[in-house]
Amino acid sequence: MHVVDSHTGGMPTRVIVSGGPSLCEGPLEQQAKDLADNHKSFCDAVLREPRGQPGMVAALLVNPTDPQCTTGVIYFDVDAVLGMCGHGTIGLAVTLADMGRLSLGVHKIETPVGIVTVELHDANTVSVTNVDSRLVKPDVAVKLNDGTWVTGDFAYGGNWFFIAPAPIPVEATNIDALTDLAISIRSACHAALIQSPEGQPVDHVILVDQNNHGSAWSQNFVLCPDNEYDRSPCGTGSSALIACLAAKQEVEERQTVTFKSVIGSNYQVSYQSNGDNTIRPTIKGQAHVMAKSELVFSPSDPFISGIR
Ligand code: PYC
Repeated sequence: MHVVDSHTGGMPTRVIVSGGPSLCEGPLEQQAKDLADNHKSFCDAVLREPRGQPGMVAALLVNPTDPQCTTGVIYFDVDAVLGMCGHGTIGLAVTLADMGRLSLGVHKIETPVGIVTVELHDANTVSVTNVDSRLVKPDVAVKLNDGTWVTGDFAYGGNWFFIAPAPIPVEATNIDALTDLAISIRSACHAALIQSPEGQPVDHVILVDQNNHGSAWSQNFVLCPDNEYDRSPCGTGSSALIACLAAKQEVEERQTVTFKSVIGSNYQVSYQSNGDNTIRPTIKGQAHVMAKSELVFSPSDPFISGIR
C-alpha cells in the first residue's frame, strides 16, 4: 500500500494512494458506510501504531461520482469515518500537487457530505471552501458527571460540534486537562441526546479561549472522535465556529478571522452567507509533505492490524 503523509499545522494526514479496499458502488455516503461497517481492520492497520501515529487522519482516494471533481475522498480517524476533514483536505491538495496531480488554481473534491472546492495558491498554501455550515442549536446546557453544567452551541461544519467557552487557558500545557473535559462534555451531550434532526450525535468538541491571543480571534482546543486533540485549528470545526459567529452577528460576511490551534498553528477563516440559516465557510491554511512510503502487511506480523 502506497501512502503519502503530510501535516497541516502539525496535524497528520495519510493519503492512501494505492492498495486500499474496494468499496461498494454508489454515492460516497454509501461507500463511507461500507468502509465503517466492513473494513475496520484496514482502518486500524493504516492508522494505529506501529504504522500510524496518534491523531493521524487517513484520506482514502475513491472515484468521484461527479465528473467535475478531481477526486473523491473518504476521511477516517482510528475511531470513526468522518463526513469531511478540513486539515485533511489541505493536506490532500498539497499531496496531489506534490505528486503532479493537481495544478495551481481551483478544483472540486467530492466527500461523503458534499462537494468542496480547493484553491491551491502555492505548493503549501490551500483555501478550502467547505460544505454549507450552520448553528443548529444555541445555548444548550449539558450536565457533566461531576454535577457541573456546561453551556455551548451545537453546530455543523461537515462534522457535528459542541462548542463551549474554555474554562482554562487553551495552551499546550493544558492539553491533558482540556482533553478530559472535552471527553466528559461529549459524553454529557450523548447522554442528553443532543443530535441532528437525522440523529447524528456530537462527534467533536471545541473549547474556545478568546483571551490574549493577539490578532487571532481565539485559540481553540478541538477533541476528535478518537479522543485525540486536533493539532491544527480543525477545518470543519472552524466552519462550525464561524457559522455560530455569523448567526450571532459577531463576524461579518467576508471578514477574515484567524483561529489558532492549541499548539499555535493557525487558519484564516471567512464565510459567505447563503441567505438562509447556512453559510459557506472558507479556510486557508498550509500543509507540508513529510513522507512517501510503502506500508507492508506481512501475514506473520502479530500487529498487522495495529496495537489496540
Ligand atoms: O480539520 O476538519 C478537520 C478535522 C476533523 C478531524 C480532524 N481534523
